[in-house]
Amino acid sequence: SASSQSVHRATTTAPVNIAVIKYWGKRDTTLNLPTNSSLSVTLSQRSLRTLTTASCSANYPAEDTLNLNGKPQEIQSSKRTLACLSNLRALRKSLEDADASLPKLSAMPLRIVSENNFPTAAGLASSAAGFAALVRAVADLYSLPQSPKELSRIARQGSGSACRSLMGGYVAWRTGELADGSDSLAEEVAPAAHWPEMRALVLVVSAEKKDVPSTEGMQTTVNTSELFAHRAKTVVPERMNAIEAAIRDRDFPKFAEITMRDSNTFHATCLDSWPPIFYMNDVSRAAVRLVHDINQAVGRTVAAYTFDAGPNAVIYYEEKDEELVAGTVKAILGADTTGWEGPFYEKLANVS
Ligand code: 2P0
Repeated sequence: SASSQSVHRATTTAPVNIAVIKYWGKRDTTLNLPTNSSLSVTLSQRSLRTLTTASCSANYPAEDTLNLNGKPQEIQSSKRTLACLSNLRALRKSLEDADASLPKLSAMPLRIVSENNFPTAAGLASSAAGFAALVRAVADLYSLPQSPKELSRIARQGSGSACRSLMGGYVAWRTGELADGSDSLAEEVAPAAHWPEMRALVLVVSAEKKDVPSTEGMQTTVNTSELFAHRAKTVVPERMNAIEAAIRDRDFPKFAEITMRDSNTFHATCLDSWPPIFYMNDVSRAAVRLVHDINQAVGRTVAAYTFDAGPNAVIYYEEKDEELVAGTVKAILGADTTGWEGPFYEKLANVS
């Protein structure tokens, strides 16, 4: 038939999300089920995003392929990518089984081409945007009717944090309780329009690949840190409630304090791991001190830092404090001669 000869194609982008309550630790390493809920802010795709095209054709060579930033990837050895693709294929297959007039896309090899506009694996949530874009692109290619929340179950299996990049605004990933992970899903807590003044300043202090990959680092923490269980069981549930209330009330000082404290607690569990894991460096710590200095000098909390599994900082603030926060941070850290290894660049992002 004509459709079996042709190439079917869908292109999409997915945004980066930056957690304010951090995901760190799995209770199931195959399904990527977390030990604690997390909450993130989705950044504008004008700043950081993954662009992905998924296509399929009966004429393609038999194996699915994935190309990332111009380099072919070994997907046959990537259980996570294979899990995402087989879940998506099964959903397409059930559509085809129900409607014989649909082209049999599920039987065709897939070709996925993906590109980040920012450094990969430098602690800038590249796997989050990457797997979210992969899932969205293939779901579009297959015309799947599933909601973003339902697709988050699939993206989660690619990379935990990816489930939060299928939605905009303020997004919670609930741990869920079921062993099969069917209730471990992301959901929008508030749309970007609820708090449109929110801004993020992304400070790239190093675009190097991080020392300890997240997947490995969090397992070391789960297995060796005594602080970890306390954070997961007691600290995070309280903070999830508190930050959701802060978002609801658009209470920036509250939002900021919880964000900074949770970043610090996460990095404390890394330091408490054995052997200890260091993601922040001297430059990161200079950014921490500067944010506290700015807040103290202004006499109210106008800025909040957060750090992921790498030294780069993200600083949240409100648009009215742009000059005060972004201006000061760029002037002081951008001119720093003691700690920077470069490249130093910054991106201003709206929530979107
Ligand atoms: C987060 N991070 O909530 C936390 C904060 C890093 C620090 O999610 O093993 O790449 O693929 O599920 O999602 C990084 O972990 O880990 C991460 P996997 P992922 O954003």
